[in-house]
Amino acid sequence: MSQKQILLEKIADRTARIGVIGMGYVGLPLAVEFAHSGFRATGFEVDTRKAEAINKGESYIIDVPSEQVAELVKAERLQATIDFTALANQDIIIICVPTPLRKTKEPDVSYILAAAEKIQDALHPGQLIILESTTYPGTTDEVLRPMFDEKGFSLDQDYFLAFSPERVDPGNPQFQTKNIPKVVGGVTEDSADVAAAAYGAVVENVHRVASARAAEMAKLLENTFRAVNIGMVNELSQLCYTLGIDTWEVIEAAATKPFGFMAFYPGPGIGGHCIPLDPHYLSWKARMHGFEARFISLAEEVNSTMPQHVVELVQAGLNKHRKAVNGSKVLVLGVAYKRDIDDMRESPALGIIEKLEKLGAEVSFHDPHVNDVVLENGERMTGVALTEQLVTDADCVVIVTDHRAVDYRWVAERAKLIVDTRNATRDLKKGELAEKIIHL
Ligand code: SAJ
Repeated sequence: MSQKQILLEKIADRTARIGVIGMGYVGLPLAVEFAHSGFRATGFEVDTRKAEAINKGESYIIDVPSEQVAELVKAERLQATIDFTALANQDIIIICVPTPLRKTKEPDVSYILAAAEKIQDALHPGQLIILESTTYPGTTDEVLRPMFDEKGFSLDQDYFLAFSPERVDPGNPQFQTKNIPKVVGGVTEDSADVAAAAYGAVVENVHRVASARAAEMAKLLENTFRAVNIGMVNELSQLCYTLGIDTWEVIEAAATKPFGFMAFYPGPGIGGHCIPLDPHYLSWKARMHGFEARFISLAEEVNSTMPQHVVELVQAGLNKHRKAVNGSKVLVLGVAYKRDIDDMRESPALGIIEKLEKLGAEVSFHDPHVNDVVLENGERMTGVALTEQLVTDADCVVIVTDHRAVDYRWVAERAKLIVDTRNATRDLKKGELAEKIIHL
């Protein structure tokens, strides 16, 4: 029997051993899904604490209940280890490691390379390697394949290689690993066959594309689409502000179109671990081929000016009260990169706070989900409780993240001036409080 037939059989009877490298918000839910579907899954981590937590039946990921981890660990369907030599015991190895940007905004694939080196050491015939980390088109076939070939193994005879983008949306109550369609691209048809069979055992819908790089590109299109459209509405909001038009009303009206339109909303800038970073993987690859990805650069240009635009709205608001930013008390309401979460990665709030402080403002923040922040300049700030005194003392309140836990009418009734970057005070636009609110 060929290695392909052997592997397909192991997938069919659930005896294939699944190794997932990187037990983060992508890897842990994936390992749990495979274990839940009858496979034995092993999570590989460099962080001992994460491995220990999993083996103790504890979850540190919002979408994975500890009870589920505990049950699967007890049933010996799930375990975690820091011993990467155990990769040799896995039939299928899925790489779910971070792909950040360097300071130069260039891709940092060092985590992928570190994982691939460990796989290289353990590689033997019969294994399927899948990369899930978001990366530039060509990583799987140009970077990973040569690393495995140089061990003297040949693709499809000995090992199989594919790419399948992660689509985890932390905290999304409707879409979890099982019911999010999975795009799969093999470096070859045979590799695609085994990768599609592996995911087909755990997710409801597998969508095959012709190559690994098509799958890599699909992921980048998904998130570049968001970054570009957010950039477009951010630019529109600046124009609407100049023309005295309510941007939010305009978007709401356009969104009544039942086809051919998708609403995006202006904001204080874009944060998170995907949207600000992923498009730069594509523009970097494009530049390597002498191609300028202009929409990505333009979106970045517009989105990265939003924190400054917010500061200018604060300045304009204080100016109306004959106050300078210098010496004013500014309360920043919400610092997480989007509402109802505690994630600060790339949050625009950090830049807004730093810029206000540079202008001499006394800045404090309240965020129901975030207690402490570290600014880009290294300054540590601790959040403050949202009290009546805090709001009435503030010369300006800036709503940067519209967490549902905050009562914005209560805030507006007590604030002197509000700059609202998220339309959190949408219900107050027509009442007596409207005149103290400046909208993005
Ligand atoms: N943002 C805007 N205006 C918008 C939408 C978002 O300013 O109309 C801002 C957010 O406030 C945030 C940033 O952009 O700061 C990113 O927001 P996001 O909604 O894209 O959230 P993320 O970063 O959690 O994106 C993830 C992505 N998921 C994956 O990559 C697997 C993205 O593809 C999802 O579409 C998104 O979640 C989602 O829809 O929740």
